[in-house]
Amino acid sequence: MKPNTTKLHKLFQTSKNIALFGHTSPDGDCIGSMLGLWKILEKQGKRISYFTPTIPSKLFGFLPDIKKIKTTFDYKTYDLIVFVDFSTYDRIDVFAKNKDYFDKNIIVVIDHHPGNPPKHALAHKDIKAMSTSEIIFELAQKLWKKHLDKTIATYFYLGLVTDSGNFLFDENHERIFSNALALVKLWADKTLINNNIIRQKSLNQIKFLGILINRIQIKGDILYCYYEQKELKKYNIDEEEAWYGLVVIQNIQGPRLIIMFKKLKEYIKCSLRTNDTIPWQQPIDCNLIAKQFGGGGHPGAAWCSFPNKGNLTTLITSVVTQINKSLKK
Ligand SMILES: [Mn+2]
Repeated sequence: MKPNTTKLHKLFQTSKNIALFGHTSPDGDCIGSMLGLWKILEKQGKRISYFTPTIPSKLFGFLPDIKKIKTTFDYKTYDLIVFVDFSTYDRIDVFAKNKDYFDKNIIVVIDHHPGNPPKHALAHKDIKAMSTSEIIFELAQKLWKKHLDKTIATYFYLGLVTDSGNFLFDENHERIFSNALALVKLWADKTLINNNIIRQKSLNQIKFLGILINRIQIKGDILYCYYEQKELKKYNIDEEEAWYGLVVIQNIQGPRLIIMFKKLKEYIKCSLRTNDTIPWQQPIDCNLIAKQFGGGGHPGAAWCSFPNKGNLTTLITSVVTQINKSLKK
């Protein structure tokens, strides 16, 4: 999809009252994109409200403007509605129940995920970008350069860091590093992001990691682990904080596939990661494995889910056995 920057610029210029939307369980890129774009637009005298269907994780509590994100939408009149870091209505969860409202409004989509935005939306999409923050920053350098400042740069830097796993997963090195450099030159607070997002973890996060580590099992090519959503309450951590477990576990040497099972109320969610670092070995495609169970994703990371029926251990054993079999083929 070729971005139409002139049209986009005009649309932003002529809109006074703007609603910015992020996706459900907003991640660092979603939040960085929202807050960065918000500040750029606010500097131009726009009235901006911003919404995500679920509360941002405690992990982002250190960001000064995070509390302004609302989790209920008023369906009032806005000149423009902007979706960042997602393209389809299902990513705004409950807000999309009133689909007619969004169908009737002018929508801009800024995103790097595959998937088709609503037909009437003006889409500024680039699926080769590592993050949406990167797309908005590149756009801002063209359209709103004079408004860029340290805070905005820090928000975009947050998006670059989180979606790239702190520059681990980037493919287009030149693009992400030149954007990171440009942001650092704008005094993006790299230390703030590193300390709060990469380095420091709460004691409860580490305690929970301990639980997960004790549950690790290895069968064939697969290392797997599980937790139940209700356990998070006991440790006073949220989903995003618990995610750290998978970040650590996926780096364990040896197994070619890492699976985290998560028992929710109605579903068992399953996150798959590859750990294929041996060059002569045929890499595992997580997407293909997830597809066997009706899920999907990327070659390196994918997900699928199962209805929460019967015994969790039985389900895990049967899924692991089935995948091991398919890996041998
Ligand atoms: Mn993203």
